[in-house]
Amino acid sequence: MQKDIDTLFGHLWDNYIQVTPSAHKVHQLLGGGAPIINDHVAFRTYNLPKLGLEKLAAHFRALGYEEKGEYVFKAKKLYAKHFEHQDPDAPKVFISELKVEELSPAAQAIIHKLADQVPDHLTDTPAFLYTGAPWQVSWADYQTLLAESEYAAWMAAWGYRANHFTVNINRLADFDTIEQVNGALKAAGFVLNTVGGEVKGDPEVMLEQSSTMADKAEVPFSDGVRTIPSCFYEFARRYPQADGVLYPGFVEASADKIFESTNAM
Ligand code: OOG
Ligand code: NI
Repeated sequence: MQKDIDTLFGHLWDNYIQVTPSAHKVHQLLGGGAPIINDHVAFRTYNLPKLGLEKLAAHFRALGYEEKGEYVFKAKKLYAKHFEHQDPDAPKVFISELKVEELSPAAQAIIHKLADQVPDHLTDTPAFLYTGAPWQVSWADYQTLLAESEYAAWMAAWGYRANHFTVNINRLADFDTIEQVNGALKAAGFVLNTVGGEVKGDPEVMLEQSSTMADKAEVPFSDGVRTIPSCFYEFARRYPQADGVLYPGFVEASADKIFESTNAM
C-alpha cells in the first residue's frame, strides 16, 4: 500500500480502537497474530455544504481513489458512494451522508447548530477524517435526534472517524465461510447484528456481510459524560462475477441493515 494511504488508515485505526477496543480481540481471533486485510472502511456525515460526502471523498480522491458506485437508502434518508484504489490491499471506502433537509424542523435546527460550530477550513486536511465531533452537543439534543434518526444522533455524538473497519474474509488463512467467522465471534462472546439475519446477502448478490453490535464508550456531552454505542466491526466475503473478478460493489438491501449496528441493544 502507498505510504500516504497507509499513514491515513493508521491514524484512522488508532482513533477507532480508542472507542472500539474489541477490534483488537477481533484481529486476534480471526488473524491469530497475522495481519488482517480490511475490505473497506466506512464514514458518515451530514449533507450540509460545509460537511457533505464530497468533503470526505476529496481526501481519498487525492490519494488515487476513484468513485465506483452510488447507493440510496430512502427510509433512512441516506445517500452513499463507494471508492476503490488500484492497490488491491488498499481498503475500499464507503461514505454515506444524511439528507438533513428530509428531517423534522427540530432535528434540522439541532444539526445546523452543530455545523455552525465547525470552522470553515476544518475539512481541508485529511486529519479531519479522524477529528471526532468538531462541535458540542447536549444530551437532550442527542435524544431528540435519536428519536428520529439513529444515524443523525450517532453522527452528533461521534463526528468524524471510521464508523467501522471490515475484515476481508477472502483473505483470512484460517476461515473460509462467513458462518465460520460468525461462529468464532459468538463463541468468543461477541454480539452480532441480527437485523435481517446474521448473514446479509448471499452468493447470488456476490457479497455476504455480517457485523458486531457496536462497542459502548463514553462521550463528553456538553452537559456531562454518557456511555453510548460507538463503532463496530464488519465481516465481508466476496464472490466472483462471470468474468472471474470478485464483485467489488456494495448491496443496498444488506447495507441498509449494517447501518443498524450502532443501534442501542
Ligand atoms: C454503513 C453501513 C453500510 C456496508 O458495508 O454495506 C456498510 C454505516 O453503518 O455507516 O458499511
Ligand atoms: Ni461496511
